[in-house]
Amino acid sequence: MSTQDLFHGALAQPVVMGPQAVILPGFAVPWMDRLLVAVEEIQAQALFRQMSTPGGRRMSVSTTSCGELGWVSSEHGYRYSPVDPHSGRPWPGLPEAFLELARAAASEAGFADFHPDTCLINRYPPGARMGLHQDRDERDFSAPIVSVSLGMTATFLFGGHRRSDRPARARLYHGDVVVWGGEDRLRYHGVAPLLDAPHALLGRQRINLTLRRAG
Ligand SMILES: O=C(O)CCC(=O)C(=O)O
Ligand SMILES: [Mn+2]
Repeated sequence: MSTQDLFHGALAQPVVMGPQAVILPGFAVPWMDRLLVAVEEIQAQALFRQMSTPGGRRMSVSTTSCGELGWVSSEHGYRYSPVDPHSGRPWPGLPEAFLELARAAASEAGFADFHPDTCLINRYPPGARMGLHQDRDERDFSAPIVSVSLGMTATFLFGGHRRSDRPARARLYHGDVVVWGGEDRLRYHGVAPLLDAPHALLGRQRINLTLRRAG
């Protein structure tokens, strides 16, 4: 196993996706060990589950959350909830490593003083995908979104302000961080179906951490 397999592009330059949107290759690497331990601890307390969309379809990703609020989806719609509907308990707290990384990445991308209050954790098995959507369930859109990729490589789709705008495609590797906010905050985005190419550390899965300020 080469270092390249583990941390592709750790030294690469930022990839500009828009005026206020950027991929920071390998930015999460210094936090990696702590991130992986924290994900294990969170999923032991708040299980990954496959939620339904308001359209009644089952999402191909499994999700859980941590923070003061967690994002939940059901036939009734999308919302943020202070409790995990599965257990009836509050979500696990936001780990210090998540907060440090999110603040550092936001600042690197030009967004000072990012204070996330929630992290959605998506787990993608091979074949899972996320259709083009906007993140718009948050109370206001002044804070950026910080999205961390772990495990198998994904193809990120970054579109425009209309669903019909043709998205740019960018590979996201283990340790990459995407930040978008400001005029790019409501850009459509998604993830193409994951190829079955196991990752050296995480095996046949991709884990995405999406940190946001929701409340
Ligand atoms: O998995 C990703 O990279 C994106 C996830 C996402 O856009 C979301 O959960 O809203
Ligand atoms: Mn999203």
